[in-house]
Amino acid sequence: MSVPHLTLARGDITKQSADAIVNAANSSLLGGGGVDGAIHRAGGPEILEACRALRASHYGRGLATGQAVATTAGRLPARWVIHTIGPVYSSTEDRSELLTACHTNSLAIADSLGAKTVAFPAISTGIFGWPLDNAARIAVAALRAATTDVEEVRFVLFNEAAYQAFEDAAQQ
Ligand code: AR6
Repeated sequence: MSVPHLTLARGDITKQSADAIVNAANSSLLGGGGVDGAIHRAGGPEILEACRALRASHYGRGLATGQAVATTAGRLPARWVIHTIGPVYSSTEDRSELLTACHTNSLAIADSLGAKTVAFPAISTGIFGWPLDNAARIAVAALRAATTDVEEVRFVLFNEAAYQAFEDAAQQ
């Protein structure tokens, strides 16, 4: 057990070869827009089938914000998709602990699967509205504080602004 090595990449997380990729999902687990839509489109119907089965067996009322759960990655290059529910940003309430929890719980699931490389998108920074710089600092701090058998955590950033925010956070 040690601290994972943090790396940054630009591009589409569905193209990453990693043992597991993390999905910024919603509590329904039934897909959506943004990176969630991209993962389901590229991974194919097997992922949705697995999500439906999880809902039926465990999460009839939905998966809570901050929690994480794994499914097959269908036809993606990864072996597993770890679905986590980021918090919607609020300017009046501090929800940073929930964003931290998304990262630590996803990493714990990766550990339980035996994944050694895990790719994360910038959770909550799209449709859920979290300011990039702040989200990047929370994500980096959460993963730096973790002890895990995961060897590499790779942030996969979809645009230059996100890449810059994570690069700045990683340098602090
Ligand atoms: N690869 C990597 N990053 C991506 C990709 C991709 N293919 N596509 C978008 N991003 P978002 P959220 C970036 O909105 O804010 C969904 O409807 C994007 O630029 O995907 O957590 C879910 O079902 C942004 O930086 O997720 C939920 O309802 C980051 O991924 C809701 O959106 C996250 O943006 C979750 O919102």
